Amino acid sequence: MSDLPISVRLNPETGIPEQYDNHIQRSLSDLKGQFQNEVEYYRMMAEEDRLLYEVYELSRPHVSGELLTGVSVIHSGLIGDEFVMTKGHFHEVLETAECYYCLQGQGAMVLENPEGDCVVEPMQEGSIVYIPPRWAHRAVNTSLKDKFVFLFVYPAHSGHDYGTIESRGFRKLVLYKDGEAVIVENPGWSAQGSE
Ligand code: PAN
Ligand code: ZN
Repeated sequence: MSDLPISVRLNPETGIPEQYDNHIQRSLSDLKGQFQNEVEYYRMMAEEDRLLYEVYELSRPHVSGELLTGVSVIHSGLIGDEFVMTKGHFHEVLETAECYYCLQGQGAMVLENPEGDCVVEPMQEGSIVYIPPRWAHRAVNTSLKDKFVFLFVYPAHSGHDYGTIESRGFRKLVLYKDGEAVIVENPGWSAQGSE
């Protein structure tokens, strides 16, 4: 890997980088246990393990001083009354921040910290969400027809802690109700392995 500066163009139609090193694809099976309507989850799984989101990443060494950047594309749709969303995670090095910049579509960032604060920030084309150190984050596509596409930048030594969210979820859910996105308390939260 060279240490020369890197310049990459994002495709103006799709927002996807014209060059990238890693292409991560996450499907329904990768989010097992994360959607509240399990009956609907398994019904959909029996039909197809459909692709939920993709990450196009530029590779850099995972060391302090470097940044990891790339573009995530969250597809649209519902699992029960929950929108397609990312797994979500804390950074393993908790004291690391991140910045998301929305390129296309509309969505919501669900954010919470270990102290129990939880906020949901709406995003649309042109929005930036700055995620301070300590805040877990999940991206939700609140459109039923368009992709939600955003650029991310975070310190390359951050690492990802998926386990905490996998076992207890986020405190808030973003649901589709009466034609719009609504934020509700997650009724399953306290039962999901909070220590
Ligand atoms: C992003 C996310 C990406 C996919 O690059 O990793 O959008 O979401 P999950 O990692 O939760 O599956 C980021 O926040 N990196 O730290
Ligand atoms: Zn992150």
